[in-house]
Amino acid sequence: MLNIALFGPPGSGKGTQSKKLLEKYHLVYISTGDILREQIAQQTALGLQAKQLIDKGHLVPDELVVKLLEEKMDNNPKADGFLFDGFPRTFEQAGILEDLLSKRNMSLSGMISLEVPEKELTERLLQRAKTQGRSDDTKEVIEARFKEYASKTMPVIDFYKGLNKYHPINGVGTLDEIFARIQQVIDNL
Ligand code: B4P
Repeated sequence: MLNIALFGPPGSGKGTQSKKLLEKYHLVYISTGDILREQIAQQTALGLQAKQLIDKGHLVPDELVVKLLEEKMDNNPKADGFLFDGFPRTFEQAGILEDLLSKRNMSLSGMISLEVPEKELTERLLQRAKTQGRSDDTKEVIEARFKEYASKTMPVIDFYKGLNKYHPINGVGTLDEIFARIQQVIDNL
């Protein structure tokens, strides 16, 4: 069984590469960013709370995200494996994911980290802003997201280094080049 966490800073291509991974591997896709945006679109209480934070570039509290993630896992009891996009995003979430998987007799096969310089990330996100108009893709909010990433999300790398599950990938290049690098890691897991 293959369980992959796709990791990286905002705009590193997690969502983009996830689509390619799903075409090739039969995994259940869990993107916490997408799930939160769905909650916002449906104007649920949780969505309204999440929107206030996302629009400022902040992370959503662990307990809210974990509740949504667990629901999605429970709705797919026969999954052959999961692709986690954008989760875990804090050291605590990484520990929680280990527990959630082990309760279901599973474990994470590897954490694949897309590494992209900040200048390129900013350019990508500002470019996306022109086409998709996401409320968190403004220059000010992007800067706040990078700060949040450095302080709260980067420690996740140490968590997986400690488990020998951290696999850094050069996230600069064409979509196919990056996908080939990811596949190489998966083939060696
Ligand atoms: P996410 O939806 O996960 O969004 P992201 O980090 O901005 O994007 P991603 O890395 O997927 O980039 P993409 O492929 O789209 O999170 C949004 C927010 O939700 C977070 O800021 C947070 O507030 C909240 N949240 C989510 N999960 C959470 C959690 N676990 N805990 C707490 N809060 C959570 O690529 C970006 C752009 O680059 C696209 O336009 C794409 O076309 C382009 N691109 C991709 N690859 C490229 C390449 N190789 N070359 C050039 N351009 C490329």
